[in-house]
This record gives sequence, structure tokens and C-alpha cells, in this order.
Amino acid sequence: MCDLIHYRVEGGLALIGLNRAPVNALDRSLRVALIDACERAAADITVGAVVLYGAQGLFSAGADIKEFGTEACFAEPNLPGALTRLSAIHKPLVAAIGTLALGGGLELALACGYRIGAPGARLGLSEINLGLLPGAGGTQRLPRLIGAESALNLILSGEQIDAERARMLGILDRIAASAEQLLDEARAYANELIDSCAPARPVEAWPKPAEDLPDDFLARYRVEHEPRWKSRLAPRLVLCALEAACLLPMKEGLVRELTLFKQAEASRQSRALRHVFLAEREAQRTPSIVPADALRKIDKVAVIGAGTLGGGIAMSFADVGIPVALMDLDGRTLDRGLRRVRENYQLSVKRRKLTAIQMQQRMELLFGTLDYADLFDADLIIEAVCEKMETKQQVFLALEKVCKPGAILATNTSSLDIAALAATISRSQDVIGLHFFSPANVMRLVEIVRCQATAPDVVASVVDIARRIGKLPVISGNGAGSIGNRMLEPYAREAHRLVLEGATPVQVDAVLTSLDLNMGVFSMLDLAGIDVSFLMRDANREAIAHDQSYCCLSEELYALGRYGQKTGRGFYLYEGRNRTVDGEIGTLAEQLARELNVPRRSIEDLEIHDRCLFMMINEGIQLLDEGIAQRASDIDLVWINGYGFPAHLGGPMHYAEQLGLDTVLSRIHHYRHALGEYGEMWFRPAALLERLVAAGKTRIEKF
Ligand code: 3H9
Repeated sequence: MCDLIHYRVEGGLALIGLNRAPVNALDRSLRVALIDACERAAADITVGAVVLYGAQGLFSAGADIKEFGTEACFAEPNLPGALTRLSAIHKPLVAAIGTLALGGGLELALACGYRIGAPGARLGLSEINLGLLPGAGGTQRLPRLIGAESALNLILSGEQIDAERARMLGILDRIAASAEQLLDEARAYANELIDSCAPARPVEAWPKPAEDLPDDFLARYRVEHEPRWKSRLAPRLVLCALEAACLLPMKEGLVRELTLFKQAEASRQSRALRHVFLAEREAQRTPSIVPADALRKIDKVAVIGAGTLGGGIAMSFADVGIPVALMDLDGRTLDRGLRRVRENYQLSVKRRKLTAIQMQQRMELLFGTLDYADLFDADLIIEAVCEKMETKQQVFLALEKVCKPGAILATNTSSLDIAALAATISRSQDVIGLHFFSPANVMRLVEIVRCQATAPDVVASVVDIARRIGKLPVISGNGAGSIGNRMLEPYAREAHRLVLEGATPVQVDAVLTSLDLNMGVFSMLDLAGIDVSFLMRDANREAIAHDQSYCCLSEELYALGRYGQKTGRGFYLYEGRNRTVDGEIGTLAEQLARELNVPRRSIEDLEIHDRCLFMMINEGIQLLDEGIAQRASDIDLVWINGYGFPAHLGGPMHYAEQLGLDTVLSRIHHYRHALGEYGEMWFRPAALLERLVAAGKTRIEKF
């Protein structure tokens, strides 16, 4: 037997261990080895039952994602076929699930007649996160086992459930006393089955799940949930597969499932989501700058600035048990900040996401202070004060005096030059950018901005702590706006200019949300605060002084005190979170256009799409060329996780590749000519984009 499978027969049982590191992904080689082993056990008359387990504890993370889009994915024996062969074996098969059974891994367990799990096991059908549906029997076997509604919820959420919930649902028959005892208890279970002459019990033999469901169940489910799916294909295909499970015999249902799976697998959306999956893993691969044992110890954290962002950052640390001081020079702001944190936790308790005890534990880790001197023993200090260079410099000067040697001094700036800030003090090697997104306790993205002077162990330690608090760290070089906000600039600039030229904020936002972006530019600016973007622009005045029309509509709103949602008026009118159109914006835009001699006309949706997105994409390519971004896929992660770009479009760089780099370049050229002086001024293709297109490249990469 090959290394991929551990095979032994002991006391009438065949023990088959899957052994393909790191996650037992079921690629063709493992499928061949698995089927051989199971059919060998089936043919062995000394074997009464089979136990399948993960040789390293983890059962299986499913089909091999790297096989998708290649012939190997459906090469014989393909996963659905292999599992059908397994379920035809006439001896009891027991799946012993260690840490994890996901996707095809859980489908493998479902093809076995009996399942036992370790107490810490997590189970799920996570295909939906890759734009897929379970394609190896999951949509047919699971509803027969646990009912159509529960199966649908599990498949559509892609949620990983724990062993106890899996047992209650009927997925697991038993839970072992401990992970260490899993294999022994699986053996005992298999022996009981032999002793009681238990049948193989494949789900195939079970009735269709539809009997106790109302006739219109699936139709109603669709009506209720479809708006949330936006333009995603996979949830709709899941529903079709469930319909097949309810209506067709197992054999026909499996055929239908495979057809639907192939459709999903070949779709652009799934390709994009697979790209995102691999991009996230790639982003973890920071050049190994320092060995793990040389990381700076981070056991205590301090956050300066008790505003919404500072409070959210503090919560992120308290959430994972790290003590954190929240400091503000203003007593009332500090009280308000601490109160807001408590209210956030109370809400979680109310929603049953947290117990009252957990809330208490987290609050006890938070310590409010008005005094810099209290930060003397913090290992990492993050400033989150207002976006003004002088204010941040003062904070850093104060920190230099009190912080212990080796403490990391991080700034949450989203637009300022961090090297200039670091130069204010004598320990610039300890300074780094740590850009959280609001609400910081919820948003996954953290941009880590390293400067030339930043010590390598500071970068590595900050990446490590970001992972420890469950964030997705993406490294950026130092430059105004890092990756995300630098790309936001041309995106917002074009949106503003289009309104001057004759579009409306509603039209611009509608074009963007029709692509499934979470919100349009103007709703986003209203949410983030027009005063905040004003301050960011203000720090960068010189660079934009040559264009009088540059975001002048926002400047006007700022002057009128219309800061967005928080003042009830920005680009839209607000009552609470309810947004309505404000006719005054059109009048303001007309007036400004007249003053600036900007001709007004009706604007096509395509122009809005191209100008906003292609200018943003162009900036991303420029960032790659400048070395601010390490990889195109990092840029995609920033925009998906920080700016609501739809993951099923794969992020702006992937989207550009799908549209064709030559198309993007030619549209930029088109507007450069069509928009006269304005086009000449702003529509300059990134040199890297031109080089890539000239060389016939279809992927965005350093070149
Ligand atoms: C499916 O099953 C379809 C079927 O229904 C039908 C088929 C016909 N394949 O995330 P990590 C690699 S669709 C290949 O860093 P963690 C991963 O790339 C599949 N490789 O660790 C990484 O490699 P590297 C449904 C995989 O502990 C390494 O393993 N299954 C796969 O944070 C470690 O991963 C899923 O959607 C895979 N399936 O998280 C599960 N999974 O070191 C997707 C992982 O070279 N996987 N790798 O970068 C996950 O959710 C997480 O990776 C997991 C581990 C929870 C397993």
C-alpha cells in the first residue's frame, strides 16, 4: 500500500488511515489509493468492518482545490464515482472524524454508513465559499440524513459546526470521549456493528427527504433568501440540487448534482473565489524575515484614542484574551469609549454570540487611562487619534518618553507618511503602520505598512499578532494611503467628477452596487464621514492642487457641515440609517460645474463603470510597479476585505484580468482623449499595464 494510505487489518477490522499532508485533500492519487484500500478490505473475508480515519488527526478538507479547472478534477476515479463505489460496499464503514471534515471530506464520511467524531471536530460543507455546491453526493445524502431544511441551511451557510451540533442534527452517531481515544472508540463501534450483524447502512437506501415538507417549501425558501444572494450563482444551483434530492431517486439525483457541480466549477465566480482562497494563503507567506523564536513578545497592548476605531481595536485584543489599555487625554471621550465597548459586548450577549461571563472576562482585560505613564509596560502601542500629522507626532513624542525599549509603536494612519512620522522620534526601527478598518472588532483586514527603517522583527511580530487576533494581515510599503486608500482616491475622484459632469450620486452608486459591491462610493463616503475624507485630502493638498474640480462637491458639503450619516445629511439625507435622495446635490453640482466650466451632459452607466473602476485598477497596477504592494492578489484581498468589493469577482485585479488587460488599457486611452484637458491630466495608464499588454500578458504581475 502506498504512503498516502495507512492500511492494516487487526482483529477482523480494516483500519484505513488517510495520509496526505497537510489536509488530506482528495486529489486523484488519494482517491485511487482510498478506493483500492476500501475494495481490498471489502474483498478480504477476514475483515468484518472498516474504519476510515485521518492518519494525522484531520479527516479531510475535501476535494483538492488545486485540481479545479484541470482535467484531474474529474479524472477517474472522480470523487462522486469513488464515493458511490464506497457506499456499495456490503460491510459497515465507520468514519472516525478527528479535527476536521469539510466539503468532499464530509461527503466521504456521509458515504460511510456510520460516523463518530472527536469532541473538538468541526464539520461542514464549505463548497459555497468557493462558488461551488457539494458535488460528491452531499446535496443528495445529507438531506436524506438530516432533512432538507437543515441540509439546505448547512450547505448555503458553508458553516463549520461542532461535534455536538453534528450529533444533534444526526450527522454524527457518536462522539468519542477525547481526540486521543477516537480511534479506539471507532474500533469498539465497528466491533459492536460486527457483533450485532449490523448492515452497511448506506444513505442510498434511505427515503427521499421531501415527505414531511410543504410542496412550496423550496419556492418559498428561494423568495425569502434570493435577495441576499445578489448575483451569486452557487446558491441557486444548490437549490436546484436540493430539488433533485426531494424529487428524484438517489441515482438520478447524483447525476443531476454532478451536472450542476460542473456548471459551478466552470463559472467565473467560482474561479474568482478559488483565486481568493489561494490569495489568502499566499498572503500568509511573508518572506521569512525572522525565525519564529525571534519574534518580539506581545502580551500587553495599548491603544491611544478612545474613539470608535480605538475602541474597536481594543476589543479585538480583549476578544482573544490579551490585556489592553485604552488611553485618551480627554476623560469624557475615554468614558464614552469604554461605554461603547461595553454596549457592543452587551449587544453580543443579547444576540447570544457571547455569554455574560465571557463579556465580563473581556471587560476585565480592558483598562482605561488618561496617563501616558501607564503605558510603560505595553509591548505594542497603537495610536488611533485623529488624522493630523502634528497630533500624531505629539503622540509619538510622548510615547518615546514612556515606552520600554523594544516596544512596538504602531500608527493607524490611513493616509499619512509613516516614515515622516517615525522620523519625529529616535527609535524609527520600532515604528510601523497598522491600519485597521472600522468597525475594527468586526472587519478582518489589517494593512501592515512597513517603512525602510522598520526592523524586520517588528514586521514579523505584527503580522503574527494580527493573525492571533483573527485578522487578515496584508503587507504594504509606505506611501500616502498605503494600498487601499491610495486606490480609493482615483475611484472617488472619478465618482465626484462624474456628478459634476451630469451623473447623480444615486446613478453612480447604482452602477457600482449592480456589480455587487457592498455600497457605492457616495454611500461609503457618507458612512465613513465627509469630514474624515476631507482631512485625508487636506494632508495631500499639494498633489491635487492642479485640479480645481477635484472632489469639490465633497469640499462644499464639508463647508456646509454636511458630514454624512452622522449629521443626517451628506450626499444623501438620513433618518437613522434610512437614506433618501437629496435634490440639493444636483443643484450644487450644477452650480459648481458652471463655476469651473465643466460641461454637463447625460452620462451612460458604462462610462461610470469604466472611469471609476479602471482608474482604481490602474492605481493598483501602479502600486505593484512601485513595490508598495507585493502581489496583485494582495490588492484583491485589501479591496474585498476592506472596501466591500465582491469576492465572487475576485477583487479588482482579478476582475481586470477577466475583462482583459488590453480592454482596460484601451478604455483608459479612450477617456484620456475623450475627456479633453481633464483626461490628459488624470487618465495616464500605469507603465506596468502598458508593458503587460505590449508583452501579451493576461495576468497582472511584476514585469
Ligand atoms: C469540494 O470538496 C468539492 C466536492 O464537494 C466535490 C468535488 C467533485 N485542497 O488554510 P490553511 C491547503 S471543494 C487543496 O493555511 P488552516 C492550503 O492551501 C473543497 N489544498 O490552514 C494550505 O496550503 P499551503 C471544500 C488545501 O489550518 C494548507 O492546506 N473544502 C485544501 O488555517 C493549509 O491550509 C474547503 O473548502 C483543499 N481542499 O485551515 C476547505 N484545504 O500551505 C478549504 C486546505 O500550500 N480549506 N489546503 O498554503 C480550509 O477551509 C482551510 O484550509 C482549513 C485549514 C480549515 C482546511
